[in-house]
Amino acid sequence: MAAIQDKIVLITGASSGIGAACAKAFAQEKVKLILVARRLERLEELASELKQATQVHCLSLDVCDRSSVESALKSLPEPWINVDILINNAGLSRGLDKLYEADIQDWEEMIDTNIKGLLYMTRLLVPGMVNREQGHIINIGSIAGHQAYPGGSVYCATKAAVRALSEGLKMDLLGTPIRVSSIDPGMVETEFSQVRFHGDVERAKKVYQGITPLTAEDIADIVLFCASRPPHVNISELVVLATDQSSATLVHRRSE
Ligand code: NDP
Ligand code: 8X3
Repeated sequence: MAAIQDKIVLITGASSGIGAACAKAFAQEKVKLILVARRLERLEELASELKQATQVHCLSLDVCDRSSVESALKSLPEPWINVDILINNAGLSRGLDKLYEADIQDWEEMIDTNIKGLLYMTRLLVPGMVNREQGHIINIGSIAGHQAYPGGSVYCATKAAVRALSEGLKMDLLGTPIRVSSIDPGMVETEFSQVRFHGDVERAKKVYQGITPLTAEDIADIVLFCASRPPHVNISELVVLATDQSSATLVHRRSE
C-alpha cells in the first residue's frame, strides 16, 4: 500500500452513502478531507465524528451550479488548495419511468449532476494536478454505464457518459503522472433509491428485498484500495457487483 497520509482528498456527495463511507475510510489514513455536498449540517455532523482522526474542511455546494463551484474552489483556504485526489461521487437517479413518459425535470437533474457537476469539478481541479505533477481522479460510475435497463435510460446514459469521460480524460492525461479511475458498482443500499423514488421509503426498500446488496463501506474499501496503489499502478475501471447480482437486470432474490 502506498502512503496517502497528508494528501488532500476532495469527496463530492460526502453527506450520505458511498461518499460518507469514503470519508470515514480515508480519515483512517490521515488524509486531509474536503467534504462537499448541499446539506451542510450532514457534512458538519460527519466532520465532527472524523475530527479526532484527521483535518476536515466542509464545503456546502451544489455541483450543478457552475459559478458556485468556481468561486468555492477558487476561494478554498490556502492549506486546502492543492487537491491531490478528487473523488467525483455526487450523483443521483430520479424516477424509473419509460423514456417516452418520464418527467423531463428528472432528466435535467440527472444530467446536470452526474455529467455536468462531475465535469465542473474536474475542469477546475485537474489543471493544478497537472502543474504539480501529482493527482488522481476517481469517478464513481455504475453498472448502469455498461448496460441499460428498463426505465433507467437517462440515468444509464449519464453513467455511460461518466465512463466515456473517464476514458477520454485518461487519454488526455497520458504522459503525465495523473491517474484516472472509474469504480462502477451495481446495487449498493444507500439513500440512492429513496432519492430515485422521490422519498418513497417503502418502494426504495423493495429494491433490496431478498438480496444482500453491496454496502457503501464495500465501495469505500475499493476506492481506498484504488487510491493507495503505488504511483505506477492505475486501477482503470472496476465493475463491482453483489454476489446476488449478475448484470444490471439479473438479480437473485430469496423469498423471506
Ligand atoms: P446517496 O443518495 O446516499 O448519496 C448521494 C450523494 O450525492 C449525497 O451526499 C448528496 O448530497 C450528493 N449530491 C447529489 N446531488 C448533488 C449536488 N447537486 N451537489 C452536491 N452533492 C450532491 O447515494 P449513493 O451514495 O448511492 O450515490 C453515490 C454515487 O454512487 C452516485 O454517483 C450514484 O450514481 C453512484 N452509484 C450508486 C449505486 C447504488 O446502487 N447506490 C450504484 C452505482 C453507482 P446532498 O443531497 O447533501 O447534496
Ligand atoms: C446504481 C445502480 O443498478 O440502480 O447505479 O443502476 S442501478
